[in-house]
Amino acid sequence: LLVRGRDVCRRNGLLILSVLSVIVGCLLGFFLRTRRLSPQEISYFQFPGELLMRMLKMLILPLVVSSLMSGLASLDAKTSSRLGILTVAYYLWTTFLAVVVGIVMVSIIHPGGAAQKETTEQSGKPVMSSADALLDLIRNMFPANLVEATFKQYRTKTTPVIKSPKVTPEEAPPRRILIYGVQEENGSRVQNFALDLTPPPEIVYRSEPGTSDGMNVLGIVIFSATMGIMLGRMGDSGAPLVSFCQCLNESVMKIVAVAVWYFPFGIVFLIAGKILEMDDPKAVGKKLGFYAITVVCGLVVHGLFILPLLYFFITKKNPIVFIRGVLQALLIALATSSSSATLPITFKCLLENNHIDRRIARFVLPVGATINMDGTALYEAVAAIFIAQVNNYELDFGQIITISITATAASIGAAGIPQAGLVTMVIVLTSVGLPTDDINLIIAVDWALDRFRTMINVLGDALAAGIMAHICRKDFARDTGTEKLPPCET
Ligand code: DAS
Repeated sequence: LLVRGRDVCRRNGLLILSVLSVIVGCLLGFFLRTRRLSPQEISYFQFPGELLMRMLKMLILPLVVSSLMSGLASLDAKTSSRLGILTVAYYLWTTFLAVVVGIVMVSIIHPGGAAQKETTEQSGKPVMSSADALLDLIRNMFPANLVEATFKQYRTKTTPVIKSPKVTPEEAPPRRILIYGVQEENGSRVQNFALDLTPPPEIVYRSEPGTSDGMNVLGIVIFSATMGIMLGRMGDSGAPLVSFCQCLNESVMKIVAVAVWYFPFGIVFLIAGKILEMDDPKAVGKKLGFYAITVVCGLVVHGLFILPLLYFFITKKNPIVFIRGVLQALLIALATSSSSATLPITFKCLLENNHIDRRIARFVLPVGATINMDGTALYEAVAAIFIAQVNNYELDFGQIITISITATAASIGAAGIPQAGLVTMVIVLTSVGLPTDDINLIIAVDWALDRFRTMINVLGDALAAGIMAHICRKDFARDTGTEKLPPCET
């Protein structure tokens, strides 16, 4: 028994440590809430968790660029276009499926009834007609200037959605939120392309959910995928750059292999620090209890039944074994609530535990972490209909269809950073004329639900890689091991 126990611990040591760190983090957080720590003490306590987030964020950019460029360059044109089309089609289909699950769940449980506003008259004056919102969505998929739309920062009039411990909402300047759709700026209609939550430089929102470091992964993915495809077509003349990307990719994965041993320690402080900051659970009460239950039920149905069944029917393999292999990544997603930050661990799990071809993982994962967010799409559809129920606002069939489409598109536009889904929800509410201020109704539970929907986002990306590896196995059987370039010296 001792020998077996030692083998199990050796093989699953990191996973066992991570599970324990989530449990310890929760217990420690709720215990310290009773000690009434000062904001300064809370910020010191959160420091190890902040380091974990920074370690992961530091790896995103080199990992996404190197994996997409080397991954796509090492595929021949036919394989890369086939893999690209199948992957994006699968992502769109499963995201829309998640939205349907969410709509069915929120219609059956009807959580808005428990939180109905006193005022009974129809509220929610249409801010913008559904047709306008849909046309803006499509229009914004093709910005006149991709570089400007991706990297330029717009200032919006949106009031701070989430308080920063450092600055009261009255003092805080408007957050800069880029979403799919149209922002009114000084009377002109400013179109933007992607999502970014960078706070104004003069104010640093410490441990502000959704704060990205001015990096827009969606823009980076588009740039790197395009470069990878172009390099693949250049053949040997692109070899030096592709070889550089391969070595960079290998190096990043070696850094991950070392950094992961810090993660259990960081997870304890990340989770406990978040629990210390959260609103009083009693304040959430029945009003949002049914709403949270609806979201979790939807995520469980989609993430633990529909996606694994899809995987089983396509690959005829046991989905439980596959999910077991990515459990470490799901725990990091739970702790960080960022699918982009979890990306290095998702890579590690797929390559080492599930033995997915690295050329598949290098394409499917970065694209998935950016545009495939089943959990977010489901969440935005549920939240929009919940807000309609709270406002006693009857949605007609056309508006339900609009919510399905805008929730799918908004989840594609959401970046893989904490609480990104809360922000892109503005486009869903706007499209059916619901009051966007009602987002404040669900903030109290969003930080927790974000972790669960991020887990489903990561699970969806991982299962997609397993499915694509199965579908394209013949293409890769021809080229197995013959990546166009000599493997870099590691
Ligand atoms: N936290 C986002 C992610 O990283 C999901 C969301 O905000 O909905 O996937």
